Amino acid sequence: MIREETVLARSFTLPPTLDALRNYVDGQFVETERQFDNISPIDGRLLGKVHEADAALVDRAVRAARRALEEGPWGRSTVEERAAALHRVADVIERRFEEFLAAEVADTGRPVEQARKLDVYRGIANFRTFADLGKHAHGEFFETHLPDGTQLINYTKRKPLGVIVSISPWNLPILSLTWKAAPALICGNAIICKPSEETPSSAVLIAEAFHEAGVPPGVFNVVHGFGPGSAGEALTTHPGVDAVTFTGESRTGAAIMKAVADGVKEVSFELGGKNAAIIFADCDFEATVNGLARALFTNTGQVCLCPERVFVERPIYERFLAAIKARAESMRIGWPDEPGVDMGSLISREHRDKVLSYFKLAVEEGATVLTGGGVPQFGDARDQGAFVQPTIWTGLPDSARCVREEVFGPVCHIAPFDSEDEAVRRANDSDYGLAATVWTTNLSRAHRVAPRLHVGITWVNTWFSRDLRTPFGGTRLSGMGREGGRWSLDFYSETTNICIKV
Ligand code: NAD
Ligand code: 6OH
Repeated sequence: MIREETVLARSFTLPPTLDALRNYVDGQFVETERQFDNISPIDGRLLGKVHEADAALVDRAVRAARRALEEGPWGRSTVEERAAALHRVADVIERRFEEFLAAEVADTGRPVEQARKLDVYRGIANFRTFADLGKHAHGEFFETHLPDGTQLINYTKRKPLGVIVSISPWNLPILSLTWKAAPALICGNAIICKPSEETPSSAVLIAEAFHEAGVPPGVFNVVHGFGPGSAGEALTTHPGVDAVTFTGESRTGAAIMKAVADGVKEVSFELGGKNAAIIFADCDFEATVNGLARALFTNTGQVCLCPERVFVERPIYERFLAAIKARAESMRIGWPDEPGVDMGSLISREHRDKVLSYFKLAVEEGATVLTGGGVPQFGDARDQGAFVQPTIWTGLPDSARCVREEVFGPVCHIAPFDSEDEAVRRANDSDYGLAATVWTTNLSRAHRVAPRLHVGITWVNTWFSRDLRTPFGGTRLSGMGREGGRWSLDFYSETTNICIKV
């Protein structure tokens, strides 16, 4: 009983202002008649209600965004003014850091210390980085001499695209939303953000930060809701929207592509992954076991970049299996603020059903379950949450569904390989192409293998660490286009060439 009370006292709650989450449109927090539940993935509690935006509210947001560009001060602002505004937003997040942390943890169930170092930190970094990068965006200049003696000068000018829609997923809510909003705004656009229905809280805090930072009405808007038949569909089909930036599942990307086709809108897609890790016998063994465990289980495996297909060179295969199994079994699963906790819940019971269906399928497909494959039992409120065990399979062919389809949980399949060429070929044998990791101490091998992998990013001897100035995105089903640094500035700008006869 004492234990239960102690544990319950640790349960994470939202700051009280977030128990009825409103939309933020045209500088106002807006309630709607229709509401949906925000459920804790930690213990199944009702965290609060969310006001769902209908097509009329989405229309209001699009019109407000257009007005902000055409009539408000934002449309006439300098990049220095916009950069100052984004830094002010970052200042507010920094000052209210603990509230952002509580909101993100309550919605996602992830360990507080991970959210502190990753999510809230990256939200601030996204605003500050793009505020500074935007000031250094430059165009091109060409002098032209034609045979008849005509001389031309050409220079390119970046202009805002207009009204941007951002649709983001639940796995890294603050990170994903700000990764799109910051570059869109520094380029002079207005934006309407739809966070995932699973993680609506931090978006409201971000709206509060914009409000507090004095960013003009209509420049930054938040609408809540789902995809089809809800705010997502209303946004992607609205004729007043100029571009859609989307992060989420590949099949949702395909649906959005169809929705925007008639309007020939620009899109940027960061989609799913089934990422490979290639572990060579010459790797630093301990560092690789630790690095791979981090890559597999961070955020309960719910990062698009997590490896789910691991290839280990045969001489160290059995030793590696034993070590990673021990590492998985030592993972501490629990409350977000439990000291030493490594892994939280999945995002929802619904997503857990999907992950558990793959646990079942793997067995049907003939996998050996090296570890995990089930649900941990706590004997307290967490049994109402969405927890699963870290899970490792072996023995499946590369053609198995569990080796080809994205599970999006703390799970991977491990297979042995015998040569560099074989490892590259099997790693590339995927419908996806987001990220890969290569683990080796042989520098030449790293340089040989990394460029042969058909992915948007390859990490060598690390995972997830990013410089925000570098390009980010995927090939094949993993996405379209690149964001990050100047690639974001390119996507969120319309480039005009001005040609002058001298
Ligand atoms: P999801 O595609 O189900 O939902 C993402 C967002 O799209 C949500 O806001 C949702 O409401 C909205 N949506 C759904 N259907 C829509 C429709 N028809 N029209 C408009 N909007 C719609 O994805 P998820 O389950 O929230 O996130 C997990 C997925 O995201 C995984 O596949 C993961 O790999 C991927 N992801 C990719 C990256 C990347 O950078 N490549 C980053 C994070 C997550
Ligand atoms: C997907 O789950 C991870 C996305 C990461 C980024 O968008 C990033 O900028 O690191």
